[in-house]
Amino acid sequence: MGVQPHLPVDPDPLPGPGEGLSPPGLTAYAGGMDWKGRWVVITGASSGFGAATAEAFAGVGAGVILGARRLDRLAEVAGRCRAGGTPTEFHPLDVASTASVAAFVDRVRSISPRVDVLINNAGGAHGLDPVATGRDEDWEAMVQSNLLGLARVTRAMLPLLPHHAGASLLNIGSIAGHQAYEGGAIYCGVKAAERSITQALRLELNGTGIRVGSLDPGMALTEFSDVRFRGDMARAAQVYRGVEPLVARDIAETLLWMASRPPHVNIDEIVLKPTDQAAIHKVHRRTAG
Ligand code: NDP
Ligand code: 8X3
Repeated sequence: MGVQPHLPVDPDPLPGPGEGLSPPGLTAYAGGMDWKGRWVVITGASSGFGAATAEAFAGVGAGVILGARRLDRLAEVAGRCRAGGTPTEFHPLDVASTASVAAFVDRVRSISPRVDVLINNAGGAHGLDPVATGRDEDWEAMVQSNLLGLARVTRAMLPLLPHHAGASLLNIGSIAGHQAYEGGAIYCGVKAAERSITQALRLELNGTGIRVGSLDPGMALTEFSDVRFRGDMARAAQVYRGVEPLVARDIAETLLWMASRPPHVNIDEIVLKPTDQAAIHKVHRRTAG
C-alpha cells in the first residue's frame, strides 16, 4: 500500500473542531448581499461540505436546491434548511449519469429559470491504492463524479446562470489537485483536472459577468475518508488522529463569502488548509509518531 497522506499517530486531547471560539453569524460572510429571492444549486448536498453549504446559504435567506443520490439524507438536510423559513427543494442526482443530470436540471428549471450560484461539490476519493494495484471501479467512480460529473452539471446549468448579475459558478477542488501523493494518483489527477476545467471556464465565460472560482481544501472531517476506505471507520479515523482538521462549516462559510463579493470581484482560487497541515505530507500531530 502507498504512503498515507495523513500519517496516523496517538493524539493528545484536543479541543473539538471549532471549539473555543464562538462562530460569528453567517451574515458576516454574506457582506451586504441580499440573498432573499436568489437560488443556489448544490451538488453532493447529502453530507459534508454540500450539506453545510446548503445550511449556510439557507441561513442568509437564499433558496437552495439540493442534489445527491441518497434521498433520505437530502431530506434531512432540506429539513434543517427549511427550519429557517427559506425555500428549499431537493431532487435525486447522480452526476455520473447524463440522464440523471438532465432530469435534475429540468426540476431546477421548473422551480426557477434563474439560478444565481452553482456549487459543483459532488465527488470524493475511492481507495488509496498505488496505480500498480488500483481497481477499475474506483478509478471510474472518481473520474465520473469529480471530473465528468462536474462538466455535465455545468453544461446543463449554464443556461440558467444570468449574465451581468453577480452569478457564481464555484467548484470544489482539493490540495490533491496541487500536489500528488502516493496512492492518490487518480484522485489527484481528477482534482488537477477540476483546476484546469475551472480555469478554462473562467476564460470561456469572460465577458458574461459570471464569476468562476475553485475552492481547494486540505484535510477536512466529513464522510470523505469513510468513503475512501469503503466504510472502514477505524482506518478513516486514523487520518484525523492528533490533528485539528477543517470542518464542513469552514468550507461553507468560505463559499458563502466567495459568492457574496460584489459583482465586479472574482475569487479565482482559494486554497484552504488546517493550520496543522502545511502540505499534504507535512501535518503537525500532537504526539510523536
Ligand atoms: P462527503 O463524502 O461527506 O460528501 C460527498 C458528497 O458527494 C455526498 O453528498 C455524496 O452524495 C456526493 N456524491 C458523490 N458521488 C456522487 C454522484 N455520483 N452523484 C451525486 N452526488 C455524489 O465528503 P466531502 O463533503 O468531504 O466531499 C465534498 C467534496 O469535497 C468532494 O468533491 C471531495 O473530493 C472534496 N474534498 C474533500 C476534502 C476532505 O478532506 N473532506 C478535501 C478537499 C476536497 P451521495 O453519496 O448521497 O450521492
Ligand atoms: C482531500 C484532501 O489530502 O486527502 O481532497 O487528498 S487529501
